Amino acid sequence: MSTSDRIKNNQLRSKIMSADDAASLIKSGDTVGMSGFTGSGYPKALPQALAGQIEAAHDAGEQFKIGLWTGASTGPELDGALAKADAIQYRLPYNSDPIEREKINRGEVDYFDLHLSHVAPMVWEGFFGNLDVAVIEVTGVKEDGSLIPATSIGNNKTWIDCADKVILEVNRWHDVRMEGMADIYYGTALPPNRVPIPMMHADDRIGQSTFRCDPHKVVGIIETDLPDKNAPFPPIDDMSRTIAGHLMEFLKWEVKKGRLTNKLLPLQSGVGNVANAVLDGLLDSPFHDLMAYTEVIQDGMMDLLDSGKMLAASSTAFGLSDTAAKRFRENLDFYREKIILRPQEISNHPEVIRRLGTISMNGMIEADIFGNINSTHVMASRIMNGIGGSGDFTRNAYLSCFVSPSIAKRGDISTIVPQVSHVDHITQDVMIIVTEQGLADLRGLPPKQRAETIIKNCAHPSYRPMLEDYYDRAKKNAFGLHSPALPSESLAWHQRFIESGSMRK
Ligand code: 0RQ
Repeated sequence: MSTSDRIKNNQLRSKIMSADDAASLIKSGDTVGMSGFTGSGYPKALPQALAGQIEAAHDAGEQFKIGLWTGASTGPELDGALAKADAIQYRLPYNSDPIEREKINRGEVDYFDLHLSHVAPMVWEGFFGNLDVAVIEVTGVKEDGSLIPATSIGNNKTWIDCADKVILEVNRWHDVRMEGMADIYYGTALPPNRVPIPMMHADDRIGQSTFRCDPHKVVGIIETDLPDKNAPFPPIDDMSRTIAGHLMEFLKWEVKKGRLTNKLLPLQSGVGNVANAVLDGLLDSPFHDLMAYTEVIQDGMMDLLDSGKMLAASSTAFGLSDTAAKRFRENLDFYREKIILRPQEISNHPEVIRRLGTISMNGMIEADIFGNINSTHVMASRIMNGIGGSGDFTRNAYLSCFVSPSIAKRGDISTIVPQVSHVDHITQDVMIIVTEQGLADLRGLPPKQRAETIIKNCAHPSYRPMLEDYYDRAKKNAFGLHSPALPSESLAWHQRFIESGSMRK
């Protein structure tokens, strides 16, 4: 294989090898920390080679499984290939791969769904045991052996620091002009030595642009030229536009009341059609000089940066469509000045989120009438993706908002239910719930008023009478009238769906 001009350190250049040779350095039972967050910056050659070797081992009757840690979700060449090969024993902290999801829900893979900001500190603390190998995709290697990050930062710093061995994928597909976009902060410590994170504004730079890496730990380097898998982006639908419209009116109201200015506060937005519709709505709004403090930069944020409505965006990764990814690469010099990519323990840091006072907007599976939110589990037990960063932001935001259509699965499911079948965000953390029916502002409301507001403003008309009937009877017959509930009925909606395919009676 030809030596690469992307690898400027002579000692490391001698470690270039094939993906197959590098994969053979990983043994059954190893815990492997890979780069990758929302389909960007994940290794692409090694996981496929490893999947091939594991399949061959299984065919030969041998046991071969690994523990897999990443930043968040990755692409089909990583999660998809390893899941297909039945290669994963243990997975953290976030998965959205459909094959792996099925295996997790069949009980074949142990999945540890974590707050994304907690992962690195828990690994430093040793809660998850030893990290045997780190596999990190980078844009290049500098003369001093430091690494130029690619399109996601995630937990890479932690994997490189903590792993016994490091394997690098140097991917030529990433533009060399990526150098300077990342801000890698090395000032974190464990209690009792923890100090404040010195960030006062969403666009502050507090670290360095590269990862430190001890060259002696690097056991192999693979050269690749493979694109990130960008999610196809459907056009914004009417439902998402309606939900976004309610949120936009609410933000204008907050400005009118003097609780926000037209600059708003740093925005965190989850991924998906509704989130994109909200960002799109901001394009044509009175708001200006916006900032983002978020974990994924998606198309809508690029549009806001392009238009000048948004001044800067802090994140840990990209989640772009093909067209936005192309635009990003064509105008990298412009975006490098506006975008800061950080380790996820900083992009999602509760202290920083609380200080900056973000406006956080995330999707949900369901909300109950008291404002508890389920982001992760369908019918109590089937994991969808994971909590991701939604908990990091929701508990610490200035305004915590959840957005969703009021029904799912063609109306057989109400996303407003008497009791959520799994709790990710407790009522005390949740301020605003928005569906296409309207918006419930729960700030300052005690439980009974919350219930009345959510049923009236957010429930679908085909489920509202059922919710009113349930709640009326709860107010008469509940064991206590602080949060009136009827335990024998409150989860019967989910049981009915499991048994009959619909929550409707
Ligand atoms: O199913 O895929 O079969 O069509 O869930 O639902 O309405 O398209 O919404 O894409 O925003 O996803 C909570 C999953 C919502 C997501 C969740 C079904 C629905 C559809 C998707 P299909 P929508 P979204 C930042 C913060 C946690 C992580 C997070 C999520 C599918 O937002 O994973 O917030 N959040 N991270 O039909 C059964 C219900 C349902 C339901 C929806 N009540 N019961 N199925 N669905 N409601 C980003 C990151 O962390 C990276």
